[in-house]
Amino acid sequence: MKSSTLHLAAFGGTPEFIRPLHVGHPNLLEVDQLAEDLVQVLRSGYLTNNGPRVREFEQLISRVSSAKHCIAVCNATTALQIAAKAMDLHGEVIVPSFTFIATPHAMKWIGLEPVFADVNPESHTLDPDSVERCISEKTTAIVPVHLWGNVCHTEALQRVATRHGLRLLYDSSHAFGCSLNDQPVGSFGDAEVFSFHATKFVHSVEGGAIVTNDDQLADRCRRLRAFGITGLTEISDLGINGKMHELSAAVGLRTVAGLPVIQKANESNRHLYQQLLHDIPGLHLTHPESGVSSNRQYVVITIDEDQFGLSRDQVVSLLRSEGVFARSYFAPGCHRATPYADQPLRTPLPVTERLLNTVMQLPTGLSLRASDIMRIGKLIQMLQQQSTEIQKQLMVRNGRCNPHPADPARMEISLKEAG
Ligand code: T4K
Repeated sequence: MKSSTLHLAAFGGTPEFIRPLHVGHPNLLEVDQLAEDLVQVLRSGYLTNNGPRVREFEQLISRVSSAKHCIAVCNATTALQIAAKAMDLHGEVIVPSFTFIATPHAMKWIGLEPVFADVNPESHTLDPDSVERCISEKTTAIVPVHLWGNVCHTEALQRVATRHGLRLLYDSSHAFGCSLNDQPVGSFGDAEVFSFHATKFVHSVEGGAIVTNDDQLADRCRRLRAFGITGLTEISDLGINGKMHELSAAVGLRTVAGLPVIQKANESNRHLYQQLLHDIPGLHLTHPESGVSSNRQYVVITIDEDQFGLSRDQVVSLLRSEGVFARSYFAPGCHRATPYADQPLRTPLPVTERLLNTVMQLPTGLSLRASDIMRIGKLIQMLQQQSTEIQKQLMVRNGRCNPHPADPARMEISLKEAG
């Protein structure tokens, strides 16, 4: 346990963790059995194009999400595009700026115009009132995101969509296995899209899925996923190649089967974080809203700089230098990214702006041990308790701290942030 500021790796001490701890380290169970599954797929000679593993995976996803149809896709970004195309969306679509860049990019890439709306301060999901302010005669859809395994205000969003005749396409990349008042994510809106990327709660290395209860929409998504081919010599739609392959589906089947184990690990990790972090001034651990059962895929905290004594960016950098590769998703905000930065905002985003400066994520998942979390908790406690001294050290060092040798981002704190 580090007792002095000078023991911090940022200032030349030894990093607390030599083995880096990541947000998004893949959850993998039964690796030996999984290896056997993969060998079986390879031996079977059927590797892709709607093979048996993909069909089994689709049935499993349908079952867990209570959706009538599931169309497995190579990733969630492509799944969003296929679903949007299948709905014949055009013109403008309303999205949060507080999301991964894939949400607006998927839309922009197929010629739609993302319009950014603000989010709710508690759930971090699209604010229906802000959505209303963004609607124009060109709007054809709302694309809300169930961020961090929270669930959007689905009833209010549905009311807005119905009132204005808009389609509702949920980006549910973070929310597989979640529910709202016992209604599973997967059955809201016109369609929902899951991500099964390696960094997700359950995954297929790369992968995604569209789920819907709409028969016609499902048929069209299936067609569009495979070039628009509908027979040996028949092409009946302008499709793309968005297929999931058999090896991916085999990994997906294993990780989804392990969902209860992963969920339990996430629950107990979060419980431990809660015990360690609950009374630190200026630190707030976010909770799912009432009625939401969350997969707890992300451990999300906010840092109030005035009370904590350090900014969110300083905390992230100091932790990373210790080998705790915390993240500040989704700063600086999609509306500041290329190609949206020059586009005027339709409505102010005050909540988004605040969250972009205060929200951060801590590692969780199967690879984390209770002892790791204890050490992370103690480190964060120490950062807060010694914040005045740390600020002094940062000033002396012109705002710089030593990065962890294994840090892919090699983050350094600027003097401005050390202010
Ligand atoms: N919509 C939303 C709301 C999303 O969050 C995402 C994806 C999408 C749509 C699109 O879904 P996909 O098209 O990807 O299916 C990661 C993921 O790449 C991305 O899928 C995810 N959201 C996003 C929130 O996080 P990065 O840039 O943070 O990835 P990266 O490579 O920095 O990985 C995070 C950390 O995890 C690494 O520092 C190390 C660790 N890691 C990662 C991988 C891939 C490992 O330990 N092993 C690994 O194999 O985007």
